[in-house]
Amino acid sequence: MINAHRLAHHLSVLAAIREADAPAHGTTRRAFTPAYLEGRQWLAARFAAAGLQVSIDAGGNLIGRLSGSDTTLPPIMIGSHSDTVMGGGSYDGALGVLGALEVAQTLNERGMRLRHPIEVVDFMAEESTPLGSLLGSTAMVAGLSDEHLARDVPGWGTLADALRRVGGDPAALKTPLRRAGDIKAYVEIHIEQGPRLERAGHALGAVTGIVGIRRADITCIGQPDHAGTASMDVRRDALAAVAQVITTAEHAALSRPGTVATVGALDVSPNQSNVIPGQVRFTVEMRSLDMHEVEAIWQEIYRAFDAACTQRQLSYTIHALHDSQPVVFAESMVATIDAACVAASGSSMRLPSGAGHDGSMIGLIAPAGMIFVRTLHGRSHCPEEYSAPADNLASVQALFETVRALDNG
Ligand code: HGY
Ligand code: MN
Ligand code: MN
Repeated sequence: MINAHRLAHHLSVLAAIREADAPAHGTTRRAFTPAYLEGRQWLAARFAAAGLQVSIDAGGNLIGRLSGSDTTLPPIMIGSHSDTVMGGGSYDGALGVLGALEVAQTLNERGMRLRHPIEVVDFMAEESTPLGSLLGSTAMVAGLSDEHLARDVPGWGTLADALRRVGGDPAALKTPLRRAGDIKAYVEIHIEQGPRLERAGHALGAVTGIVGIRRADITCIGQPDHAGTASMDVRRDALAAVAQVITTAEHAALSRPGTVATVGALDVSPNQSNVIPGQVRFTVEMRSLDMHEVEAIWQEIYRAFDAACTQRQLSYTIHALHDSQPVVFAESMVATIDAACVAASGSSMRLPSGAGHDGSMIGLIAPAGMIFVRTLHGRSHCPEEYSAPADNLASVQALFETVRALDNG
């Protein structure tokens, strides 16, 4: 019933919409960039061609709505995100948005009118940006604070301006856009971005929950100096202190099974071979299903970093970039998705998500669930990211069955 050719074609067209001056390989379509806006225009046209009513809410979320037979019922929401990381793949987010579009388009083409409305959503800025992450889904369920909207990052502008660029309305975000009861349920297709389904021989899996994530943006300030004439005892080397963070983060997570910690972005100034690094701006993030473990890792990192800065007479600033709690999906939703995955692909397994997703925000006000798709060698956030057409098709069939089961209550 699902149009496999159209799904594959849409995936390849969207994957080709990328930032002109980005890394040669992979797909780069970061939130707020012109390429992102181009991708959204293309998506909006596909939503309209599928017979959906298209809108962009104040949080910058692109929404295609298919009405239901009972106008008193809240929508079943399906979707994901169309923004990518730098040098990313073609499936992270895109498969969820285009798979959801395929479900709605198939319902419409076959004249199948569900009781509940269906909303296909491309959540704005799911990926980590200097202005934050999960921004569209956070705006939807919690609004965005004036302090956050005023955050101003060189090259990105303020979050308020960036929101306006994507059709959002910062002034309307003082309160949540949706509240408990406004959404019947949320289901997202997403590539697993890990090796478990592949190792177990399953095409699809039912996600049991999403890790909690804490991410900080830190600037360490020392003093640039001549690398040849400044003796080791007088240096105020900012990068030497940040090196302590990188090794402490790795050690702290290695000693705690089920946790991860990463220094992913690092900007050295002046970044020249014969100059002592005077300033370093970097990010550090920690993840676990148990936030006590995240807190313990953060304490270890902070103690080591603070001591390294004191020793070198350095100063620092720390800004919270992201802080989301772990989410455990309701057993009834996991069971529904599990059954739909078996019906669509012959087998299934249950597994948690080590990646963050918009479902961790929408899950705060509505029953949420996710369908994971086998990922080649578990690789993601890289050009090698891949999920096979047959698995992608099965995931959309599973979403179709899940939506119908939810519609029947
Ligand atoms: O970072 C993540 O886990 C997701 O890809 N945004
Ligand atoms: Mn991602
Ligand atoms: Mn994603």
